[in-house]
Amino acid sequence: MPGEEAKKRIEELRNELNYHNYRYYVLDQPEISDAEYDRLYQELVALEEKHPELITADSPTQRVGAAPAAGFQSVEHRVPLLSLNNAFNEQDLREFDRRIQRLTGEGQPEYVAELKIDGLTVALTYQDGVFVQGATRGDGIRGEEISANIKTIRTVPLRLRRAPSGLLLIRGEVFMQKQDFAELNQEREASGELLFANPRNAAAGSLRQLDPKVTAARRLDAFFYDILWWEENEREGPATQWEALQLLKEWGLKTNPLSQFCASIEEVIAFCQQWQEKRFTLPYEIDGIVIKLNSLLLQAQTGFTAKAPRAKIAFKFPAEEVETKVRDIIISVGRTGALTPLALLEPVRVAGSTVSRATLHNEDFIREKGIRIGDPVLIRKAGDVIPEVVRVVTERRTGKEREFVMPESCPVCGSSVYREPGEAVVRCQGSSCPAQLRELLLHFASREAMNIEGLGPAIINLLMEKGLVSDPADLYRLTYENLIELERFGDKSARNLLAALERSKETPLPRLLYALGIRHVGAEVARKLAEHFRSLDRILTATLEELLAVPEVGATIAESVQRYAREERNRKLVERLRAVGLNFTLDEVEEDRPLPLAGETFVLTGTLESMTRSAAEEELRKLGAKTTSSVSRKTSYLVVGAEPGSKYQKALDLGVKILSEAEFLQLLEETKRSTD
Ligand code: 1X8
Repeated sequence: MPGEEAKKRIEELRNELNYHNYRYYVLDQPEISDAEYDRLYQELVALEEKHPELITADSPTQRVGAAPAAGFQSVEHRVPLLSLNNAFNEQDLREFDRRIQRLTGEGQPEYVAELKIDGLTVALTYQDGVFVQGATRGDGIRGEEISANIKTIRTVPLRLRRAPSGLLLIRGEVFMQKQDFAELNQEREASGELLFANPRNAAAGSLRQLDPKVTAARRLDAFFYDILWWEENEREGPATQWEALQLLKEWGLKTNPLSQFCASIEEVIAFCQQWQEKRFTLPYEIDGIVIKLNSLLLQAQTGFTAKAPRAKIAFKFPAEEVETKVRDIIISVGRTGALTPLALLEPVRVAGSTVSRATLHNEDFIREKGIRIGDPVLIRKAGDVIPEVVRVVTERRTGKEREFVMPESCPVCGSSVYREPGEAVVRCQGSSCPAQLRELLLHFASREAMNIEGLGPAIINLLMEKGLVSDPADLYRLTYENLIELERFGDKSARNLLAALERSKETPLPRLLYALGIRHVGAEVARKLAEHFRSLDRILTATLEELLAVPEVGATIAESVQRYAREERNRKLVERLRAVGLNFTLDEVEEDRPLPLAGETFVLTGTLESMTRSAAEEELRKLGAKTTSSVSRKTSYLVVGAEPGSKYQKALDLGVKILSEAEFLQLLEETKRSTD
């Protein structure tokens, strides 16, 4: 076929394929069979092979063209991708409506109610109707450029119909259908791969693949719902959200057919109630309803609060509740000696993960809820919090359930327990209860306190078992010889722990004070006290009046500090810590702020170009981050150098955030700048 003719046919085929894609994916009304579609597609492939100079990036054959990338580029969004304020009940929705009426002064507002998809927000950019970029939401300001992966999603048109001219930014949600998620996990189980916890994680793991071929093999789907920005908006833009949705659909972007126009807040409330009950019948997961003021002009006029537009709100469904059984009730002993009852449950899946324990808080809670061992119970898990028991399903009791009685002695050390009048908590009175000591040591070593890296629960157990440590000061008397004899230690780990202990001696006073674990003295209160008195001795000898003079210190805190200071055992500990050379005073210059990366865990993999791995680890440690050698759900970031190992795939699977070396350096830079 001569060049001109080929060019014409290629264009025809592309138009036809785009049209059938639209019929199939957006309208859900295919006109031709898969086989016919495939014939057209193959014809295009053959022609493009003969005339590679005619291949364009928006050709239907180019969905999976790109080679694997080394990492994702960070991109700044032209328009911030904001989050939403939440409504949890009817009353919140009515308040939202009243607020809108007050702000607009226009009487009865119209709304659009849309399903809130539990997926990943993305921003698509089109230039004169041609797809040019896809990015993740990131923090709303900067996201990651994932164009090659986005292009593999069949619901994303590479070329828009009736091509809107100029630059156009669209917001949407990428997700995986429940059925596709289940099948993906079955395949992964069969091949011994790690399973995804829920469809959302599966979608995230699939979108963040460096190799677009992997993304292409996952069945991802998408809905689009907002025109974030359009160059031609002034002339041709929609006046309402409802029109915007129609326009998106005409352009060939898949919109959710279940969106509803609502003439009043009553209709919105009815829509929310309806979907709260029916949501499990959908083929994909939703976690609420998004309500938007229909008029885009009024949306613009009502503006924004700190992070969210005033004209929209997310109605969040109540946390999922599931039934399980209390197998047993056990007691855990905390740092302050508090005996906390925990329910051991028959494992159940709820809100995307498996749950096998729930806190029961204290004996009053158990009595109020009437919880017995063996009871069928409803449990609830909202977000990432510890699951809790909602109620006993009394109608399903068998009669074999047993009452739980709070022990009269500490299950760990056998000392008597005591419940202060007016308090719900029962405490162990033992002055050397190992459970309390263990919790105190854990707290002392934690990142927000002395930040002693490598001193976790397993090592603390070991040190206690061997009788090497019976209070925090003993940690500083550990020697290389002590450690190397223990089964878990080698030369390197022993040296590392000693170095971490040495470093921790420099910990500023506010964190040392917090590390002591005085009841009611959290990190924030500790900072206030330290900055006010500027020396540990002054704090521990202050009168009640002096303590009460500190802003935000009330009677509870002041009395607790005094009680701590009076206790002989605590005085001895403080003296022993002084002898070790810890930082008992706060210098004028040395204002302590919380370390900027405290609480974050980093894993490094592959070779970094700009620094050695140990230098990178040291940098992170200085900023309060922890570094570990293996990726888990608790990992905050995986830093990927050249030739990354298996950690990389694991991080992708778990949806752990991945940083290229450049992004990592930028993060270090920005973090350091923020603390200057
Ligand atoms: C988040 C989502 C929105 C919509 C659907 N799913 C989401 N996850 C929608 O507007 N239809 S809006 C939104 C947000 O603004 N954070």
